Amino acid sequence: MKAFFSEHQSKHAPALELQNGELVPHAESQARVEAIKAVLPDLSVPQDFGLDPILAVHDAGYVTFLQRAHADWVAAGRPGDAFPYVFPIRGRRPLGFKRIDAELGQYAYDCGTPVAAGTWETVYWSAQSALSALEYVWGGARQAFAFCRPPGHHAGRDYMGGYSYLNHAAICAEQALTHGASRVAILDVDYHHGNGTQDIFYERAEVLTISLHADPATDYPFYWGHADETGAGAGAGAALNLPMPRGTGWAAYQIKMAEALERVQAFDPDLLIVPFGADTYAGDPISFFSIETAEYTDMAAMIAALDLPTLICMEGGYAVEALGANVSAFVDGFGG
Ligand code: SP5
Ligand code: ZN
Repeated sequence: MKAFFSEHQSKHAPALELQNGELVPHAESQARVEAIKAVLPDLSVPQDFGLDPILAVHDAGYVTFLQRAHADWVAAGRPGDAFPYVFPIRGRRPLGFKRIDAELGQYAYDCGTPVAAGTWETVYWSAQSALSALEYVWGGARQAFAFCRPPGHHAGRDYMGGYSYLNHAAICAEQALTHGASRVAILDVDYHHGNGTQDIFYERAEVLTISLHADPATDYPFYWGHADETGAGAGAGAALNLPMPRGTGWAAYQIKMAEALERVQAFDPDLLIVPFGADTYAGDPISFFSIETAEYTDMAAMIAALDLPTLICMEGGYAVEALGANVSAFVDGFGG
């Protein structure tokens, strides 16, 4: 399968994240990049579509914040990566903040998504990889793989979280809609709920967001992804959440997948976007499903059977030793 990746996407290398009360080595590591590169030997260099497609989804103030946050952090005399430590619970009003700490809290919702020196360069090119893969599919190819890194599905219009800064799937959905698509379906198969994507399109009828994920009652991101979230306003009924308990394996997962695929089919989209996380893998160090490597081929084959133009965007997957094999098994399900 044609896959896109830029070497600029290796620049983001956050050292630590706050997890369960400890600062631990960041799970979204450079080792992930090497593991995936090893199984995608023919990576294409993305084109540069510029900022416009990013700004069609993300708030301009948030985007300029991402561009300068680390420099502001350094200018404030701080070491390491830019971390938030205080968050505005009563909304994020533009109060003219004069401290990097206030801005970090305004634009972040967790302490797992620091802004490192190379973050902007990486996320910019990650979005360009996604847009290039979209262009390839929109040009008539059956599918393409956007090797996005870091992940994107937790990022909202004006916030970062869950290792995500720019929402690649949402950027591509919006880009497709402005280039002739009438309806886009997003089928998120990462272990975690795709809260940013859902939030961006929650009131939009032309984008169906579906997410299969661990029950947010027990798993990150907790506050979103519950079954009763189904869209609002014009988008009422255009969000579908299929939470599953910890321990879920392929036998139970594929029943939910069949339900999701029926909804995609009924929606009759012009394009399918699949945010793919290999963190549903049995051996994932921060997740608790029990899907095995070979079963990613079955999962992908089910999706491919829809016979829709399909764009895959890489999301999570933290079992580095199995990540290449899991990505490769998934790609194989589309016919290689
Ligand atoms: C894209 C993506 O997969 N983002 C995931 C972000 C998850 N961040 C918090 C995870 C906390 C997991 N804690 C489990 C500890 C196991 N020892
Ligand atoms: Zn995940």
